[in-house]
Amino acid sequence: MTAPSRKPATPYPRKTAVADSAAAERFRAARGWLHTAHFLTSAPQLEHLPPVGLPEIAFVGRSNAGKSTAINTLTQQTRLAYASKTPGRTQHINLFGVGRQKTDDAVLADLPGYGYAAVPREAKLRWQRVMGNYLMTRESLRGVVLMCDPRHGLTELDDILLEVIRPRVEQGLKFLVLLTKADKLSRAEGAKALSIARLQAGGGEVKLFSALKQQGVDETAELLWHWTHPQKTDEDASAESTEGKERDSPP
Ligand SMILES: Nc1nc2c(ncn2[C@@H]2O[C@H](COP(=O)(O)OP(=O)(O)OP(=O)(O)O)[C@@H](O)[C@H]2O)c(=O)[nH]1
Ligand SMILES: [Mg+2]
Repeated sequence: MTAPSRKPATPYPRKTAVADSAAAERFRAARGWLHTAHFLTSAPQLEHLPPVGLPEIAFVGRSNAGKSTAINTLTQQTRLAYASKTPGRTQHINLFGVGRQKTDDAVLADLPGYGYAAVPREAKLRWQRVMGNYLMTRESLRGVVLMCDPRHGLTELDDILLEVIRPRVEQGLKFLVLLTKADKLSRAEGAKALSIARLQAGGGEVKLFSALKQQGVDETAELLWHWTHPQKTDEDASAESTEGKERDSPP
């Protein structure tokens, strides 16, 4: 008599489970790396911004889009960047260093938002000049994350920004549109916002993101790691994160 065939122990096909655990390990490594973020410096003007020389990723977008909150969420810190209900909270370019074993290997830049109606015209123009200069001339700029509240869509000022960085994107500058506050959208609205933004971003990468629901956080963290470590593989990220743990953990 033959033994009755047993059900597989796991409801998933094995390959899927292995792929999931590999992805979970990559996400964990990328988030561990971002968690090392710490304040470096703050500058009201481009001239005051020190040339750090490490690959830099700028978070840009309209006031109140959620830039500072995204930095705090990605780094799993509560008050690294100043977030607030009041638009216009971030008024300087703030730089944060990131790197394991106290050696920075990348920089995150939180930029003031644009498009806030209550800002006086002079201040608006001054800021547009500072940001335009930053985006066009910052040599170490490796990537730009454009944060956009999908309930407003990409605005005229976002389009101008896309035009400003287009030549650099053509030369290899990385670029991602994050559709923020995705928790406020239904699934159907999210899918629609994604396809509209993809068209507007000219084929660039677009993701839904929610700090509240931790949506898109893992994938964005992994992408930022790759942008700033183009020569390294996923295995390097995991090995570095294990090494860091072994060295940093108490005996
Ligand atoms: N529901 C929801 N609210 C969010 C999310 N991200 C940010 N917010 C809220 O949006 C508001 C603005 O967030 P900030 O991170 O300060 O926005 P900012 O883009 O840095 O704004 P500026 O510094 O003025 O340019 C705050 O009240 C946040 O709590 C999110 O994912 N979901
Ligand atoms: Mg801010």
